[in-house]
Amino acid sequence: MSGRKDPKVNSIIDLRSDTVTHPTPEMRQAMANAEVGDDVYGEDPTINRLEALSAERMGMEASLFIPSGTMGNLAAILAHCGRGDEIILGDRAHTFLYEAGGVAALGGVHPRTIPNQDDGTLRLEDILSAIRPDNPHFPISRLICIENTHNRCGGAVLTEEYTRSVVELAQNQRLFLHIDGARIFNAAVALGVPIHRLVAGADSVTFCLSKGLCAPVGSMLCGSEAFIHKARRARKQLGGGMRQAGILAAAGIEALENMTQRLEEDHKRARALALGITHIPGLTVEKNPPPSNMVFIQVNQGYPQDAYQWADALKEYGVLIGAVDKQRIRLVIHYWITDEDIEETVKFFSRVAENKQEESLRRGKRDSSMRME
Ligand code: TLP
Repeated sequence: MSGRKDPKVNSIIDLRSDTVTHPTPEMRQAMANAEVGDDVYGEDPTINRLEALSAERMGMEASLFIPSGTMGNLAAILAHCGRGDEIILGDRAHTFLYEAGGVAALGGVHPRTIPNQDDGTLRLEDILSAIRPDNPHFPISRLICIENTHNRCGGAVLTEEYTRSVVELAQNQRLFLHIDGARIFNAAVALGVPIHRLVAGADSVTFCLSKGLCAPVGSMLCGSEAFIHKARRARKQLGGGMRQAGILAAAGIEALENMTQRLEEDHKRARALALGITHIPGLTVEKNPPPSNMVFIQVNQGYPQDAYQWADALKEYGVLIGAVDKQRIRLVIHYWITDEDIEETVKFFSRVAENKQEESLRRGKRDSSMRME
């Protein structure tokens, strides 16, 4: 199968993120037909259905529909921690890098970072040595956060065994464990394990409906009944109590029922793209084959064009890519990217590289002829 194109979108190949996905026609249909009610009163039947389905999928008691992954992580942390408590998380964690410092700004929670390994894990010994002794000088260690798949570690997938080892550590140390599982369905598909095994024993997990699963809005926060009761108040404090949002939840149900297993198609295309890019001069694919739906690329030192210039040049050909920094590019595969898009993207990468080579040759000739004069 070569994939599909959203007839409502122009011919741009958008690889900046899987957050750019539009809802499928089936989602739009489900949204149009959704039964709704006031969810702050707990009366939206479609949200109630989505929450029950999500909890069941994760093997947890309860769940909560939240407007975004960022708010889901924050509501979880607010429900687990009080002001002055400390969370232990990776120095490349999304919650640390890209959530506007919400845990500190809004929760008075102190983030303690330890190094993320390239495979997305935190070393157990690093977690252990970050736990504070009971001493009035220190904040109180309360929560460990891990991320699966790990975005900044190249879409790395944390295994069931690794997660279980962190669960055991957390339980022995009487700490809570939260999983930022924005893309945990990608992890489950990559590993070929049922999703609930990747979160077993964790105190909470957030997963996103609006990334690879294509729903337009929303994330789910899952945990025990008591935890979700607290998180519901945190969501309200953050202004995330929604009313007739069953319209959105209907797309979420469609996402959970029909969009999770197909993620393997995105992973396959990510592998094809990585393979194509290996032939482009000046670029090195970081993880080849890529572990999930992201391809991270290093722009080699000394190459005459940095990641931002690659992004500008490719945009001219209708390909949008993410420049993480000067030296690093991220390409994310999702439902609306077809096999043809992958071929086109590789073709345009080659063309940009050729143009660059010709340009530097021309410049070299001009410089040497100027020297001769
Ligand atoms: N990530 C976005 C950007 O914020 C970087 C992306 O394009 O990948 N956890 C993880 C692991 C994420 O990657 C993201 C979004 C979130 C949480 C936040 O989700 P939203 O965007 O729904 O707040």
